[in-house]
Amino acid sequence: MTRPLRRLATALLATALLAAGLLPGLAAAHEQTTDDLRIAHPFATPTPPGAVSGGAYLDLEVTGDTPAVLVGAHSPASEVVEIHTMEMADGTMRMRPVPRLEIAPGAPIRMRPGGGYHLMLIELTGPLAEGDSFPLTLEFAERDEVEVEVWVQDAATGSQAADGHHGDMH
Ligand SMILES: [Cu+2]
Repeated sequence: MTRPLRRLATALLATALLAAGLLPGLAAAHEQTTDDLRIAHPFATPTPPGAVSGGAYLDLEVTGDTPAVLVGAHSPASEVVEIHTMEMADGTMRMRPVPRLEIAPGAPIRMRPGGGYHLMLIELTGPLAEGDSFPLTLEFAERDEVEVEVWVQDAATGSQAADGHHGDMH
């Protein structure tokens, strides 16, 4: 099968499985869990043609007693991935890179568009189109890397879906 056809077939299969109640919902399946680390609903917002950078968002939670420290990430979607924080300073939103992001037990990090932490995809290798997905590898201090699949979703849809992962969280 050609690539678009295969994609269509996969989409149809997922729809059929959903209709049959065999999948609890794609959103619920969109997370990654290691021994003591839960990474939920990675998504990135679509970019207009010619955009050089984009934002990716995910939720990180440690379920054990040891904090996790995110120190970087990489992806085929962009040349560079930086951990950024965005906050109000003198009446304007400012972004700045942070070298590390600690996820402490009981204090999950929930990245959402519009403020706070995000992953900045710098020098995109192509536009991020709604409905696409791409791999992203998270680098941790003193822990194995974790690869997640990032879905391209608009800010509202992605945020709502991410919030939906937390029925069992605080
Ligand atoms: Cu940024």
